[in-house]
Amino acid sequence: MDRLIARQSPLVITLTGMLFTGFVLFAPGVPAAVTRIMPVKMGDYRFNPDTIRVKAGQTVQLELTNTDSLTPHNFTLKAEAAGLDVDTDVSAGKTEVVNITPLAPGSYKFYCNKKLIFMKSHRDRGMEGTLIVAPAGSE
Ligand SMILES: [Cu+2]
Repeated sequence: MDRLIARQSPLVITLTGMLFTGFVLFAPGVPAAVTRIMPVKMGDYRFNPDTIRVKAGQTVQLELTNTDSLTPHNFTLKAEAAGLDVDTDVSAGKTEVVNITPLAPGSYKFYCNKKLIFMKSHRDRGMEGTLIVAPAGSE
């Protein structure tokens, strides 16, 4: 065993160290970059809150909780200009966590993309909200 370790080149040891560091940096939980945690409830074809305010460049962790007992929901937020591309399903009774870092100020719609055949989409039933991104450094 000692001989095996001694034979490892410094490169291998360095790579192993880097892998381990990467694992710690990207471990589940709250990454250092997250400045705020924002719980968002999804249920009854509504987001609550349906208006989310952040600052450009700020990383916010959305805690998406589906409060319905049967209906699956979804959080979709596509805004190329702000570097946002989220499409996350949340099963009934479950919570999913998504980190967003909007890069450009503006107002962006998010919604649930679920729809049963022959039924109105969840979005048409009112499952939509607005992400308002203020300029970086604003109060
Ligand atoms: Cu929905």
